[in-house]
Amino acid sequence: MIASRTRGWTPGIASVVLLTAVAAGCGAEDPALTANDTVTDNLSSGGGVPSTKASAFFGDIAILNSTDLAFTTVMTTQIKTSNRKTLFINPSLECGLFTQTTVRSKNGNKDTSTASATIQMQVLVDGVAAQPGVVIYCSRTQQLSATLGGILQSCTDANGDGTITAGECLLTDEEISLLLSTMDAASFNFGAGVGTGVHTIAVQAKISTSTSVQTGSAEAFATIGKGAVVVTEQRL
Ligand SMILES: [Ca+2]
Repeated sequence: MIASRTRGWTPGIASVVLLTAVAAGCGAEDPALTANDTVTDNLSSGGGVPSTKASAFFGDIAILNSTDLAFTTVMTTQIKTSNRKTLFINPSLECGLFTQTTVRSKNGNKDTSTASATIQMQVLVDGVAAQPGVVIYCSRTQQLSATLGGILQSCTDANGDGTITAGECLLTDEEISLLLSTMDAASFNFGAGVGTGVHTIAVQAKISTSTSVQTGSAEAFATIGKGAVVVTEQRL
Protein backbone atom coordinates (compact mmCIF):
# COMPACT_ATOMS: atom_id res chain seq x y z
CA MET A 1 0.00 0.00 0.00
CA ILE A 2 1.96 3.03 1.09
CA ALA A 3 5.31 1.44 0.41
CA SER A 4 4.30 0.41 -3.09
CA ARG A 5 3.62 3.89 -4.31
CA THR A 6 6.55 5.70 -2.78
CA ARG A 7 10.27 5.33 -2.77
CA GLY A 8 13.36 5.93 -0.74
CA TRP A 9 12.87 3.43 2.06
CA THR A 10 12.76 -0.26 2.60
CA PRO A 11 9.47 -1.77 1.55
CA GLY A 12 7.96 -4.31 3.83
CA ILE A 13 8.64 -2.37 7.01
CA ALA A 14 5.47 -0.38 6.72
CA SER A 15 2.77 -1.75 8.95
CA VAL A 16 -0.30 0.27 8.33
CA VAL A 17 -3.61 0.62 9.99
CA LEU A 18 -6.11 2.66 8.08
CA LEU A 19 -9.59 3.35 9.17
CA THR A 20 -12.49 5.60 8.57
CA ALA A 21 -13.99 6.00 11.96
CA VAL A 22 -16.71 7.49 14.05
CA ALA A 23 -19.59 7.60 11.66
CA ALA A 24 -22.10 10.22 12.65
CA GLY A 25 -24.41 8.81 15.27
CA CYS A 26 -22.81 5.40 15.08
CA GLY A 27 -20.53 5.36 18.08
CA ALA A 28 -21.20 1.68 18.62
CA GLU A 29 -19.38 0.91 15.38
CA ASP A 30 -16.22 2.65 16.45
CA PRO A 31 -13.63 0.13 15.21
CA ALA A 32 -10.71 -1.10 17.24
CA LEU A 33 -7.22 -0.24 16.01
CA THR A 34 -5.75 -3.53 15.00
CA ALA A 35 -2.95 -4.30 12.57
CA ASN A 36 -3.93 -4.71 8.94
CA ASP A 37 -7.36 -3.28 9.58
CA THR A 38 -7.76 -1.74 6.17
CA VAL A 39 -10.72 -0.34 4.35
CA THR A 40 -8.85 1.08 1.43
CA ASP A 41 -10.06 -1.10 -1.41
CA ASN A 42 -13.57 0.24 -1.55
CA LEU A 43 -12.65 3.83 -1.02
CA SER A 44 -11.50 4.99 -4.40
CA SER A 45 -14.96 4.99 -5.92
CA GLY A 46 -16.43 6.65 -2.88
CA GLY A 47 -19.43 4.37 -3.03
CA GLY A 48 -18.53 2.55 0.16
CA VAL A 49 -17.60 5.60 2.19
CA PRO A 50 -20.18 6.69 4.71
CA SER A 51 -20.45 10.33 5.65
CA THR A 52 -18.23 10.78 8.69
CA LYS A 53 -17.19 13.34 11.21
CA ALA A 54 -13.63 12.11 11.26
CA SER A 55 -11.15 9.81 9.63
CA ALA A 56 -7.67 8.78 10.57
CA PHE A 57 -4.54 6.93 9.59
CA PHE A 58 -2.07 5.29 11.94
CA GLY A 59 1.04 3.50 10.74
CA ASP A 60 4.76 2.96 10.70
CA ILE A 61 6.09 5.01 7.80
CA ALA A 62 9.70 3.94 8.36
CA ILE A 63 11.69 6.10 5.99
CA LEU A 64 15.11 5.40 7.45
CA ASN A 65 18.30 7.44 7.06
CA SER A 66 17.27 9.19 3.88
CA THR A 67 19.38 11.94 2.34
CA ASP A 68 16.87 13.10 -0.26
CA LEU A 69 13.18 12.53 -0.88
CA ALA A 70 10.95 14.66 -3.07
CA PHE A 71 7.44 15.36 -1.78
CA THR A 72 6.01 11.85 -1.41
CA THR A 73 2.69 10.70 -0.02
CA VAL A 74 3.31 8.93 3.30
CA MET A 75 -0.22 8.83 4.71
CA THR A 76 -3.64 8.89 3.11
CA THR A 77 -7.19 8.80 4.32
CA GLN A 78 -10.59 9.74 2.98
CA ILE A 79 -13.57 11.54 4.39
CA LYS A 80 -17.04 12.02 2.97
CA THR A 81 -18.82 15.27 3.66
CA SER A 82 -22.51 15.87 3.13
CA ASN A 83 -22.25 19.65 3.09
CA ARG A 84 -19.68 22.34 2.53
CA LYS A 85 -17.26 21.92 5.42
CA THR A 86 -13.86 22.91 6.70
CA LEU A 87 -11.50 20.02 7.25
CA PHE A 88 -9.05 20.18 10.12
CA ILE A 89 -6.11 17.91 9.38
CA ASN A 90 -3.50 17.10 12.00
CA PRO A 91 -0.59 14.99 10.73
CA SER A 92 1.91 13.80 13.33
CA LEU A 93 5.30 12.25 12.71
CA GLU A 94 8.29 10.89 14.50
CA CYS A 95 10.97 13.11 13.04
CA GLY A 96 14.61 12.04 13.31
CA LEU A 97 17.72 13.97 12.33
CA PHE A 98 21.30 12.74 12.17
CA THR A 99 24.14 15.19 11.57
CA GLN A 100 27.81 14.43 11.88
CA THR A 101 30.75 16.74 11.20
CA THR A 102 34.49 16.19 11.40
CA VAL A 103 37.16 18.85 11.03
CA ARG A 104 40.75 18.00 10.31
CA SER A 105 43.77 20.29 9.98
CA LYS A 106 47.32 21.12 11.00
CA ASN A 107 49.73 24.06 10.94
CA GLY A 108 47.15 26.44 12.34
CA ASN A 109 44.74 26.16 9.45
CA LYS A 110 41.06 26.64 10.18
CA ASP A 111 38.74 23.88 8.97
CA THR A 112 34.93 24.02 8.85
CA SER A 113 32.38 21.27 8.19
CA THR A 114 28.61 21.71 7.98
CA ALA A 115 25.71 19.22 7.93
CA SER A 116 22.01 20.06 7.54
CA ALA A 117 18.84 17.94 7.51
CA THR A 118 15.20 18.98 7.18
CA ILE A 119 11.81 17.26 6.99
CA GLN A 120 9.01 19.30 5.43
CA MET A 121 5.35 18.34 5.26
CA GLN A 122 2.37 19.37 3.21
CA VAL A 123 -1.21 18.13 2.97
CA LEU A 124 -3.08 17.74 -0.30
CA VAL A 125 -6.87 17.66 -0.19
CA ASP A 126 -8.11 16.35 -3.53
CA GLY A 127 -4.73 17.35 -4.92
CA VAL A 128 -4.80 20.94 -3.64
CA ALA A 129 -2.42 22.10 -0.92
CA ALA A 130 -4.16 22.73 2.41
CA GLN A 131 -3.36 25.85 4.43
CA PRO A 132 -0.81 26.97 5.49
CA GLY A 133 1.16 25.16 2.80
CA VAL A 134 4.56 23.65 3.42
CA VAL A 135 5.53 23.29 7.08
CA ILE A 136 8.94 22.34 8.49
CA TYR A 137 8.49 19.53 11.00
CA CYS A 138 12.13 19.37 12.01
CA SER A 139 15.35 20.93 10.82
CA ARG A 140 18.92 21.24 12.03
CA THR A 141 22.10 22.80 10.73
CA GLN A 142 25.27 21.81 12.52
CA GLN A 143 28.58 23.55 11.83
CA LEU A 144 31.91 22.72 13.41
CA SER A 145 35.07 24.80 13.02
CA ALA A 146 38.52 24.41 14.52
CA THR A 147 42.01 25.79 14.05
CA LEU A 148 44.41 22.94 14.80
CA GLY A 149 48.18 22.71 15.11
CA GLY A 150 48.65 19.07 14.19
CA ILE A 151 50.12 16.04 15.91
CA LEU A 152 53.92 15.96 16.06
CA GLN A 153 55.30 12.78 14.48
CA SER A 154 59.07 13.36 14.20
CA CYS A 155 61.67 16.09 13.76
CA THR A 156 65.00 15.97 11.93
CA ASP A 157 67.64 18.59 11.25
CA ALA A 158 67.03 18.32 7.55
CA ASN A 159 69.37 21.11 6.47
CA GLY A 160 72.13 20.17 8.95
CA ASP A 161 72.42 23.64 10.51
CA GLY A 162 72.36 22.24 14.04
CA THR A 163 68.94 23.64 14.81
CA ILE A 164 65.60 21.94 14.46
CA THR A 165 62.91 24.35 13.41
CA ALA A 166 59.15 23.82 13.26
CA GLY A 167 59.42 23.51 9.51
CA GLU A 168 61.62 20.45 9.92
CA CYS A 169 59.03 18.57 11.95
CA LEU A 170 56.50 16.15 10.46
CA LEU A 171 52.92 16.79 11.56
CA THR A 172 49.73 14.84 10.91
CA ASP A 173 46.23 16.28 11.07
CA GLU A 174 44.44 16.74 14.33
CA GLU A 175 40.78 15.85 14.17
CA ILE A 176 37.58 16.79 16.04
CA SER A 177 34.15 15.25 15.42
CA LEU A 178 30.64 16.09 16.56
CA LEU A 179 27.62 13.84 16.08
CA LEU A 180 24.03 14.74 16.92
CA SER A 181 21.17 12.28 16.58
CA THR A 182 17.69 13.33 17.69
CA MET A 183 14.17 11.98 17.36
CA ASP A 184 11.05 13.94 18.23
CA ALA A 185 7.35 13.76 17.53
CA ALA A 186 5.98 16.79 15.69
CA SER A 187 2.53 17.78 14.52
CA PHE A 188 0.81 20.75 12.91
CA ASN A 189 -2.76 21.74 12.11
CA PHE A 190 -3.70 22.16 8.46
CA GLY A 191 -7.04 23.32 7.14
CA ALA A 192 -8.99 23.21 3.89
CA GLY A 193 -12.48 24.10 2.75
CA VAL A 194 -14.30 21.37 0.80
CA GLY A 195 -17.65 20.82 -0.82
CA THR A 196 -19.94 17.82 -0.70
CA GLY A 197 -18.51 14.43 -1.55
CA VAL A 198 -15.61 12.09 -0.88
CA HIS A 199 -12.30 13.80 -0.29
CA THR A 200 -8.85 12.27 -0.40
CA ILE A 201 -6.33 13.61 2.09
CA ALA A 202 -2.71 12.91 1.18
CA VAL A 203 0.01 13.80 3.67
CA GLN A 204 3.33 14.33 1.91
CA ALA A 205 6.83 14.45 3.31
CA LYS A 206 9.98 15.90 1.81
CA ILE A 207 13.48 15.22 3.08
CA SER A 208 16.44 17.40 2.16
CA THR A 209 19.97 17.22 3.46
CA SER A 210 23.23 18.94 2.62
CA THR A 211 26.84 18.86 3.69
CA SER A 212 29.86 21.02 3.02
CA VAL A 213 33.46 20.35 3.98
CA GLN A 214 36.97 21.66 3.43
CA THR A 215 39.47 19.03 4.59
CA GLY A 216 37.08 17.30 7.00
CA SER A 217 33.95 15.23 6.44
CA ALA A 218 30.22 15.45 7.11
CA GLU A 219 27.06 13.34 6.93
CA ALA A 220 23.38 14.20 7.23
CA PHE A 221 20.31 11.92 7.27
CA ALA A 222 16.66 12.21 8.18
CA THR A 223 14.30 9.51 9.42
CA ILE A 224 10.52 9.37 9.61
CA GLY A 225 9.26 6.78 12.08
CA LYS A 226 5.62 6.34 12.98
CA GLY A 227 2.95 8.62 11.61
CA ALA A 228 -0.67 9.45 12.26
CA VAL A 229 -3.14 11.83 10.72
CA VAL A 230 -6.55 12.72 12.10
CA VAL A 231 -9.07 14.55 9.93
CA THR A 232 -12.17 16.14 11.38
CA GLU A 233 -14.85 18.18 9.65
CA GLN A 234 -16.32 21.35 11.05
CA ARG A 235 -18.96 23.72 9.83
CA LEU A 236 -17.58 27.20 10.32
CA1 LIG B 1 67.65 22.73 10.70
